[in-house]
Amino acid sequence: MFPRHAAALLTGPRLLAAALGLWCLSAVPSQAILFYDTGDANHNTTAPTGTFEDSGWQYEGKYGSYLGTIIAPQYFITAQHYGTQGGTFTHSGIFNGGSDVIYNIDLAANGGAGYWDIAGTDLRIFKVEEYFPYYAPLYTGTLEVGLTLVTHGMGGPRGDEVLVGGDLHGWEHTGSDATARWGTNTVSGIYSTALGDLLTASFSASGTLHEASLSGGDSGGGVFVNDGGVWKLAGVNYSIDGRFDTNNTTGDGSDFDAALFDRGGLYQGSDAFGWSYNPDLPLDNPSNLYASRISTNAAAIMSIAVVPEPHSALLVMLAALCGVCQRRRITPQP
Ligand SMILES: [Ca+2]
Ligand SMILES: [Ca+2]
Ligand SMILES: [Ca+2]
Repeated sequence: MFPRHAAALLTGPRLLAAALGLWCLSAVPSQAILFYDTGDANHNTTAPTGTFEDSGWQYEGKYGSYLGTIIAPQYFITAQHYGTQGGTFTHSGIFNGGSDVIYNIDLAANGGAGYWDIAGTDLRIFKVEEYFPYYAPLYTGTLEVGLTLVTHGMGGPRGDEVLVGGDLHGWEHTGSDATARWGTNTVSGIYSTALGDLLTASFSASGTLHEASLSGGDSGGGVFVNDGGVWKLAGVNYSIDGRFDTNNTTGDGSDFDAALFDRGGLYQGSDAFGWSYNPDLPLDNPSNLYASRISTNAAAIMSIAVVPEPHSALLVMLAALCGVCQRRRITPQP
């Protein structure tokens, strides 16, 4: 299903995505996490509790119309392909359990570029001028496949039903409602692409509690997996399968974006790069989400988004205390 040979001929992430049969999430701005179980616009718009408590929501923040994830005292990570979104990053009250806190992005960082891109990926890191109260640990292992994931994104709930021969196969994307949501899925594979490794997960009819897929505007949101009891950042939302169509006629405007638990009976591709037909088989053929993999880029990320060693902060404190001690020590006794 992955015509990877075409990828090398193309340059931008959008074109790469098209070549892979993916659809970049910036294609239609500001839609979001979309659930198998419900079209309720209020579903999962507040901090998760129970099984998914502290599963990453607290580390998310708003960068323009998209999300980023706090990964160090002064850094957050997001996607490259949707472009820059201004000079602030907001750790909203919905994420921090209080009120909105606005951080100013260091637009002079990295020699004036204003950000760092991780080469060969869709990952982008920004620095803020202030300090975040806490930050997400990175997943640095290699065992993502099979793990439950929690993903985050901005936007609207699911839209119109996609019917094939009268049977429900999924839902179209809707317009923006600029609301952050969280959803879950299971990491089903890892694809090696020209934009680095991508974690993938399918939109399953019999999936996880809160089974979700992505749509335009979910780019940049964090994907977390549970590593021995601690939820760690394992991916950054990149794209989805798409687009879809009921025909392979070009120029008739009939193509659409959707989250499908069964792509059977529909064409996938684009007018520009061509369409391929998915036969409608008894077994569901779900569409997938894709996220840039953190673990293979963790060293590069940590070389930019520096997390101070715990002992260095302690040394600073000790040095300050010693200064006090020394001053006292050299104070002449009466
Ligand atoms: Ca699934
Ligand atoms: Ca068409
Ligand atoms: Ca089918």
